[in-house]
Amino acid sequence: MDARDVALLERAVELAERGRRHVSPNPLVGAVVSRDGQVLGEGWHAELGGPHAEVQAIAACGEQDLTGATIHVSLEPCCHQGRTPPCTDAILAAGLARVVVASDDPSTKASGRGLGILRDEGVQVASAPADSPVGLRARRQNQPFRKHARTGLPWVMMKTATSLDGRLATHSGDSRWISSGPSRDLAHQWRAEVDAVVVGIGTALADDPQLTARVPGVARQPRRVVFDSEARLPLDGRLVASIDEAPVTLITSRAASRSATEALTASGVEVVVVSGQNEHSRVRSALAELGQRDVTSLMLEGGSHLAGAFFDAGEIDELRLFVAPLLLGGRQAPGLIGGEGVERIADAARPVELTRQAVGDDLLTIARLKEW
Ligand code: AOF
Ligand code: ZN
Repeated sequence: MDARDVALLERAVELAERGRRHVSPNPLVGAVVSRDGQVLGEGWHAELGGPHAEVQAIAACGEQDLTGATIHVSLEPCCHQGRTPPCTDAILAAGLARVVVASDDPSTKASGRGLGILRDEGVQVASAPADSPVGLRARRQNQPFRKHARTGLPWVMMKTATSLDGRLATHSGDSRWISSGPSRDLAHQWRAEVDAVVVGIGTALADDPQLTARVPGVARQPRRVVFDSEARLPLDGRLVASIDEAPVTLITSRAASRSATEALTASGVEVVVVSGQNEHSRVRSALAELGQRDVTSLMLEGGSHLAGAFFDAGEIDELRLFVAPLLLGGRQAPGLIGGEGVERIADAARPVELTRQAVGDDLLTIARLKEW
């Protein structure tokens, strides 16, 4: 790998971004076909069920003879017949002599098999080192896909807004609005990028939220998920009223009354009963249920109680926190994360990466807690 390879891999990662909002549960993938550093064609995975990045990049080269050319891909090429044929076949058919990838594909049907097949066929294969900047960038781009492929669970991003003194709401429960308009716009964009938006029943009852992404360019609305062990979600609330805009899933328990769950089902709500010894094992079961429904990413929006259960389960992968310039005080005012919490400072969850930026009047901190 030389500097030219790195530059072409960077380009592939950049092209992959164009698929965001369109390809889940598939990964974002970009590819560049070149010869002697000269780009012949570029491609990206643009929609679920559509051609993969490699096939698009090869097609973009038109009638040119690609024998002996190189392809740079942000993810290792697949070798399975899925919604589309294997990319390894397309690469071999085009006569490409060299394949350079920025990241591995951790799914069981991949995990190096595509690269192995290519090598066996005499193609030169190279991978960016896992700790190189472009390798890291490529993996970070696909955290939801990677976690889902490795664990079957969705990647969890917790989004929240607090006052300077760390409160989510006043002691009376008023929380509208703590963060500034630009912060709320950004949060709507994030809703458009995840497969599901999740709240606890406390938040659903207090705010009667719609949980849809209200920004331009939404390819698909996220599934709305409510953790509601007693099935108290009101039939006349805004979530049920907007069921034609996006599905609603209720995560409940055997404690819920039959008549309540039946009425919700009749209104179009999908009711999922999970069990478990304690709150965090129920969180994991719920995540597994969502993962089976191809939810690879979710945005956890509140409140403190549900965030606590996710935190105690070790299932918060990233925190995006807006801190707004106001103070609320109050012993009863809820903080960010409830639950049991950790015992000692030494047990604290610490980010693998931390970024901070101003958004409107607020300070946005993004803390990535896990690396998949
Ligand atoms: C690639 N290039 O552009 C993508 C890949 O259902 P399919 O046929 O679209 O296959 C999806 C799987 O293929 C997905 O789970 C991942 O392992 C891989 N995605 N591979 O070579 C691509 N999108
Ligand atoms: Zn493929």
